[in-house]
This record gives sequence, structure tokens and C-alpha cells, in this order.
Amino acid sequence: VDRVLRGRIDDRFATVHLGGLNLDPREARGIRRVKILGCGTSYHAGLIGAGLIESLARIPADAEPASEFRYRNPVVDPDTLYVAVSQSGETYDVLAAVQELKRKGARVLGVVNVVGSAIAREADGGTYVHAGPEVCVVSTKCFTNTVVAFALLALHLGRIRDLSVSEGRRIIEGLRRLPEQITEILEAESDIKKLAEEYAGAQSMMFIGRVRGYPVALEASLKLKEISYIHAEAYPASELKHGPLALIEPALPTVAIVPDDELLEKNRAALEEIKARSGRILAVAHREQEKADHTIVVPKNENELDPILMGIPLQLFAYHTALAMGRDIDKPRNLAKSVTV
Ligand code: F1P
Repeated sequence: VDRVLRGRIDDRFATVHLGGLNLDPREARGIRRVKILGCGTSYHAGLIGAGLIESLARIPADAEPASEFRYRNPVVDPDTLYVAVSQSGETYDVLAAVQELKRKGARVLGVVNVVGSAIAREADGGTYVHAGPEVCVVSTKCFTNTVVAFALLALHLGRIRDLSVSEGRRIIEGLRRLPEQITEILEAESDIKKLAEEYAGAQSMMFIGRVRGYPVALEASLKLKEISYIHAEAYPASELKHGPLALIEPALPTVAIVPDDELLEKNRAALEEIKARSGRILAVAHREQEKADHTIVVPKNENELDPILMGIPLQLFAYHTALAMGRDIDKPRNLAKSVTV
């Protein structure tokens, strides 16, 4: 665990280190809650991060859009560790939230991509995610690296608290398998392109996922909106029956996150509900899903790391959908590289 925390995962993947955390073990043991703040893709990565911290370090954790947090006069609690997430490190809503927190005496870590950026300078410590420059306006590889950084942070906090060595090792070994598995997904790009071309005519799409899969659904729907301008909504799969099922019909395809985990049967039941209403389904799963019209099969890793492997094919799906529709992928309309107002 130590070696990975200080070192690298893999040259082909990313260099992630937590050398600058600036959080001593005594302080870390006193953390009662972790609150993660970010906008857009960074908020979604933060939701996955909160899940990782809860499951690996057993600290209650949640994520909130920084843009909401800063306007609601939040209670700032000294036993909460705040973590600000940003690719650019310049997003004003995040920066303003960090400044407000610091004014109120909170301890704020940054999980940031751009070295020396405003949020990195303002935070008390944290880590760079070293995803390299995001060439396109929308954030993609930084999402993956941010989730990996959160996995390491969760392991670090877990190790200081109750996480067993074998549990830590299980996740580390899973992280080490990622580069090869990601390569495998990237090699299947032409299949994903064909699927994207098939779904590119849709007016609107639904994305569903459960627990770890829900932030993946949120992120995949955001990517599709940002670059293809197809209207997309993401729902927790368990919320379908509380309203959104009314929308299901053949013209509204659903992208469903269906990992082979403890929730597989529940997720399959959701697919049945959709099929019963003649909805088209594209599943992202670890094996072909009988109820789905199409399945993107991704390699299996530890359950906790599924969001990484399930997010990447959906980034490719959004990319090829946008290309099929003739969109300018590198300069999507109405978007700025960093939102500084
Ligand atoms: C946050 C963000 C991006 C999104 C868009 C606008 O940026 O919402 O996630 O793709 O480009 O900004 P950042 O704080 O992560 O740089």
C-alpha cells in the first residue's frame, strides 16, 4: 500500500501520488465525515470517490455540486474533511467554495489536474491527478484519473483506520490490472462506434445505474449532452419506478449500467421493467444481457473499481455519437474549458 501511495501505478496509465496530502495520521483518525465538492464531471468523480471512502475507509462521505454548496450557507464542521475536485483547478464555483470553507476554518484538500492552478494553491494539501492536458473542452481522462486518486485516498484513510492489509492489497492489485483492461476496452472502439451510429438518431436517452453505477450513468449522460446535444437524463435504477418509467417507450433508449456485483439481479429486474414497456436497452455489463438489445461487455475487476471500466466505453459512445451527428467535438457549443464566473 505504502509503495503505491508514494509511487506510481503504471506509466501507460497515470502517475498518481499523494505525496502532498498534508494530513497527519492523528488528524486522519479524527475525521468523522468527508464532503467532496466539484462541478460537472468532477462532481461525478467525487460521487464515486465518496462511495470508495465509505466502503474502504468506513467514513461517511458524500459529494455535492460546489455550485450549490456555496449558495446555501452550509454548516461547516471541524470534524469534516472537505475535498475540492477540479480538472482545470480554476472553476470559480469550486474556488469560491474552497475560499468560503477556509474562511470558516475548515480543512480543504484538493484533487486537481492542472499543476499550480488557483484551487491547488488555495487548498491545504491534496494531490494532482496527472491526467495530462485535456485537449477537448469536456473532461474525460481526468475523470478516470480522479477516481483512481480517490481510490488511493480511500485506501490511505482506510489504512490509518480499520482497513485490513488483505483488503487494501485486493484493491491495489485491482488498480494494477486497470491499464491492461482499459487497453482492452479501447481496442473494442470499432464495436462501440457501430453502436453509437445505431443510437445517434435518438431525440433523448435515459441512463440508469445503481449505487456505484449511478454516478457512471450521470457522467455518461453528461458526456452525451455536452458533445452530441442529445437530451439525456440519468436516474438511479431504483428510482425508475418512482416516476421515470412513465417516459419509457420504443423511441427512448436506455443505457443501463449492469455490473456483475451484489446488485445484478436487482438491475436485471429494472431491465425487465423497461423491456415490458418496449424500451430499447444498451447495457454496459460484464457479460451479455439477455434483456438488452445490445451489450457492451467490459472486463471484470474488483466491484469498487467497476465505475472506471464502465465509464470509459460510455465516453467513447458519446464521442462516436457526436461524430456520427457531425458535431464539433473539440469545441462543443456553449461550453468553456473552465467556468471562471
Ligand atoms: C468542471 C466542468 C467540466 C465540464 C465542462 C465545464 O470543470 O463542469 O466537468 O466538462 O467543461 O466545467 P473542472 O472544475 O473539472 O475543470
